[in-house]
Amino acid sequence: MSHLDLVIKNGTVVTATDTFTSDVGICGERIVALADDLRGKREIDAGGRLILPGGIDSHCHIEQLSSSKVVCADDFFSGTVSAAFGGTTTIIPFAAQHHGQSLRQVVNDYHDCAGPKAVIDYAFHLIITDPTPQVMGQELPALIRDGYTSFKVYMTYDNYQLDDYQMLDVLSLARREGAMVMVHAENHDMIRWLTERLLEKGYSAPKYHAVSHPRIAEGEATHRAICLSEFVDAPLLVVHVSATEAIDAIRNAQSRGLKIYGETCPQYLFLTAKDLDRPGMEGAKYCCSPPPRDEAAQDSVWKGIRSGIFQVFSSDHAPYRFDESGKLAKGKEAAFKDIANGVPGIELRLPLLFSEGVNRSRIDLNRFVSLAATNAAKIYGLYPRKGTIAIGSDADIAIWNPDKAVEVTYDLLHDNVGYTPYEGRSVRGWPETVLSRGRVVVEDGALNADRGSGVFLPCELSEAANPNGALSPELDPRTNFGAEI
Ligand code: DUC
Ligand code: ZN
Ligand code: ZN
Repeated sequence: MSHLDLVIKNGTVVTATDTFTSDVGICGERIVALADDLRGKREIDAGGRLILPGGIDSHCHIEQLSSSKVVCADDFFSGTVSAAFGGTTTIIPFAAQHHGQSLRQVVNDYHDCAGPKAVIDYAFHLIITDPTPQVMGQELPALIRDGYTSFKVYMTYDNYQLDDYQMLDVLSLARREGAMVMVHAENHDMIRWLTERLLEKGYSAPKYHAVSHPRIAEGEATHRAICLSEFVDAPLLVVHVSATEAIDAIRNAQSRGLKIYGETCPQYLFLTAKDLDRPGMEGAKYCCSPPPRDEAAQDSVWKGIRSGIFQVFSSDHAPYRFDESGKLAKGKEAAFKDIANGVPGIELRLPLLFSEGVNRSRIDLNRFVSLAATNAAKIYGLYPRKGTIAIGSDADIAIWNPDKAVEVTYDLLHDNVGYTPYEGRSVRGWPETVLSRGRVVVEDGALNADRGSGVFLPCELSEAANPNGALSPELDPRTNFGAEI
């Protein structure tokens, strides 16, 4: 009798660096063998299929209260089920502090939400909105040691925004402790100034959300955040980058050897500002910040993906229903500034990138794996437990049919949002079978995982967040400079 619990046979294994044919042998929760002709107690035939590391969605909002106190539609059950069906086996959502809250208490609260419900593994980034002496002096250093090694700060939103002085405090603390800062970079006063003038003239429809968040506001704040991080020699990751201005600032910093990383998301490749101009309030479904731009911006984002300026491709799943519990919490005809910010995408993140990236030859399979999983694992301190297929790694695997054609419709999805911004799109390539720590959690279109079977993953300090550490070539954008794009 074989000692292997499960063997995936006849497939092509793809990692961030290699593509090879091999069986994958799993014992318990781990990958223990990569070899030909393995036998196991259970065998899955992956002939004609790709065996990829399960995706890591390192930016999503689950059971979070927004800055204006609107609740996400997905809890840790529906959010993780939806992620799993989309080929993702680890999520890193946010434990979000609101003013006056103890960060430790916030983290405990999110654990109470996630522990009994998650069906795949999870870590947490922190959101820091109130960097009091207690938070900065006591709570944050202790939390970093407990495995919360990354945190997001905002340069905009009345209730979330840090000023430059506070940003410097957070960045220098991160530098000292070896943690990673993620930044939402938009110029708050530009947005506020424009918003007031648009509303004065009666321009309140959803499409003016895009007008009120101009590209230059993103570009300026991105440049400023990079200057602040360079000033204190701290690495920085700019999240949800949407357009050329911000990309140029990141590329410039990377070309000077700074540890500045970039993340982009499906909405900046597959949606445009025209989507916010759909009839009636339909456009509210597409309101997110930064907003989707135009086709030229989409091309710039693709170029950034191909040339390695972006290390991370996350969903920024911010699930708000199209009703008074979510998008329309401030009324059926709410002005654009009162529409909950964010779009869903946790399940379609990888099928969309596979279809438009790999199957249209914009990126190769190895870059797909880097963007889908490996780079996030490395940047946020989960590698090599997560993000690759290697002996000793957790058996988190998505078996993809690279040719499966799917017409996207909301009924296929498993989130609790009630619509998808990608309704009607045709995609080719789909994750058919998904394993989380050796358990087959998705198979033949069905879920086989208990509530609460996902576990919390404490994150290590990563090489990416260490200002002096060597960087692996996949994470170093300079590796790609000069490449044909
Ligand atoms: N920032 C996010 O990261 N997600 C949704 C809205 C926002 O402003
Ligand atoms: Zn943000
Ligand atoms: Zn987000």
